[in-house]
Amino acid sequence: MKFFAAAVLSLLPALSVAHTIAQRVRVNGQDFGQLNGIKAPNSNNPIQNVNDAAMACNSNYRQPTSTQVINVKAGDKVGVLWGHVIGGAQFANDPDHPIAKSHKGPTMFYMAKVDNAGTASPNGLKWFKVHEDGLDGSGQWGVDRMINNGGWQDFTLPSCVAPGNYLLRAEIIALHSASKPGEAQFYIGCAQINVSGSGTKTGDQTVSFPGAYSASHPGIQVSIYDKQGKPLGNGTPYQIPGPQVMKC
Ligand SMILES: *[C@@H]1O[C@H](CO)[C@@H](O)[C@H](O)[C@H]1NC(C)=O
Ligand SMILES: [Cu+2]
Repeated sequence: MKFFAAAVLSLLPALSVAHTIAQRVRVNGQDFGQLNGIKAPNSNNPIQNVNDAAMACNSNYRQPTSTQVINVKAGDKVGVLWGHVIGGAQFANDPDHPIAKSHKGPTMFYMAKVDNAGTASPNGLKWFKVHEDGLDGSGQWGVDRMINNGGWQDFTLPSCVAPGNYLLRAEIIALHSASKPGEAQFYIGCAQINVSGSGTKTGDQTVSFPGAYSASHPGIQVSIYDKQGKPLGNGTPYQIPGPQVMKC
């Protein structure tokens, strides 16, 4: 009986997961509302296998899914909101909302051209990177900036992106356990947007998801802690995985 109680207790920490879900879209500060123009997974668990099909746009979507497509202009400031659970915090003063502070790492945005962003399959697309935010000189990570921003991850949509429908893939890589292979945590959500403007580009350097990342990339299998145990990038510049960010 004593052994049983100890075994149950040892499982408890696993129940209190500190993960996150992308769940809202905003354009130039206008919030389009919960689960509008974005498909969110039922679970806030990360993807840990870089070859998982869910590396494109997550999986196991909460139903019914939104087919809304959000109009944006090339050059607009576009953002996605992360929250511990759908709706935001799990309870008042939830320390794991929008994500646990331990979950340091880069944030990124990719885009892929589709015919209809509201109904497009995320599989087999050609993705180009439009933004990335890694570790800066003061030891702050993209995730720190997202937390300080109340969960919003924003970027300026490059002015040269061609008009049309796109899936906009928001990504966080949490690196707190990533010194061991397969322990980086990928959080992914895809917004559905229709870009207008006079741009002409749909990405010079495109990649596939899955396929773009290898588990042993130095930005994916990496110890981010210095000798004092501070998550400062281990004294070396942090290398964000994936292709170069699009240049106009
Ligand atoms: C995309 O935006 C253009 C320009 O505003 C508009 O003409 C078109 O109808 C929109 N397409 C979709 C699918 O929303
Ligand atoms: Cu977590």
